[in-house]
Amino acid sequence: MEYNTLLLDLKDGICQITLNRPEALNAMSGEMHHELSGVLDQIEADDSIRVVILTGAGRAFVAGADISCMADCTPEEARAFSKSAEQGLNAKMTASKKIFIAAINGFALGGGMELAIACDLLLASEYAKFGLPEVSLGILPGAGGTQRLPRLIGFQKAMELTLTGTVIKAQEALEIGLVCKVVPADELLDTAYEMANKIMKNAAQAVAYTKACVQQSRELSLSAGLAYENTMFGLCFASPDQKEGMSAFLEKRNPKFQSGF
Ligand code: CO8
Repeated sequence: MEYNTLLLDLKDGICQITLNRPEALNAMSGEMHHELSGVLDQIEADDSIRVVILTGAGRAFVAGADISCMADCTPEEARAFSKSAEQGLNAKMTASKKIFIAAINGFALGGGMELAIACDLLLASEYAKFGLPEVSLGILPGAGGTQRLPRLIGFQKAMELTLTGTVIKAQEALEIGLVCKVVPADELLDTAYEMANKIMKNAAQAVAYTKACVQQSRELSLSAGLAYENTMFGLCFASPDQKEGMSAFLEKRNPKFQSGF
């Protein structure tokens, strides 16, 4: 299927989505939002896809929501826009069985940074820049930024970034725990694929359950999270992959896991 704002590449269970409006620094227009939301639904329904790599064409990942689409919003329209960005995109990725890797090639600002922090793994090029400059536009980060960022990097740094709107470089993003790795620009996608392939080698269901547990740690109290982990641990033992993984270890051979969930 052809898209106006996205490029898709699907191979060996890994789907690369390239946000493709480089002339507008991949600012999230209504059309891009609509296309991305639809693609996320298709990916969720396709059990052959296990890892998604999200990146941007040109010098930006996503430079935020398209300001020209938002400028004349009424309060009701703004609420609907914020809700659809959060629930139609970001929450879908965190709730998904698939692993989302954001390969951040350049500007990840406003809604673009919110999109990135809803992914499971954030990998940055040396040229990536991060910021939530919404307060400079008279608004606030409305696609999960005020809630996900403190859970990711802690209260103080989240306060600093959201209240000042400061844009930080990749190295600082690494130092504050916003991204897991910074790599040279020309190695960004190779590193993302390397990570994706490592994940693909592991048992699909165990990976999906692990993601669910770690994501739940952002939502739940310690005792509720531990109870959730306990249930998911038990569920792993209903999977043929657990039998295969442990037999393979005991028989000193490589496991042959099922290809899907
Ligand atoms: N919206 C619309 N157009 C944009 C955006 C944007 N967010 N960002 C860049 N563009 C356009 C520019 O208007 C310009 O277009 P043109 O060539 O037609 O004039 C083109 O992209 C290139 O940009 P610049 O010429 O400005 O490039 P520079 O290298 O000089 O500057 C910056 C790059 C610093 C990234 C600059 O473009 C900038 O500050 N952009 C806006 C960043 C921003 O404020 N983002 C936050 C937007 S608000 C938001 O995301 C709220 C989210 C709320 C929830 C909804 C989520 C989907």
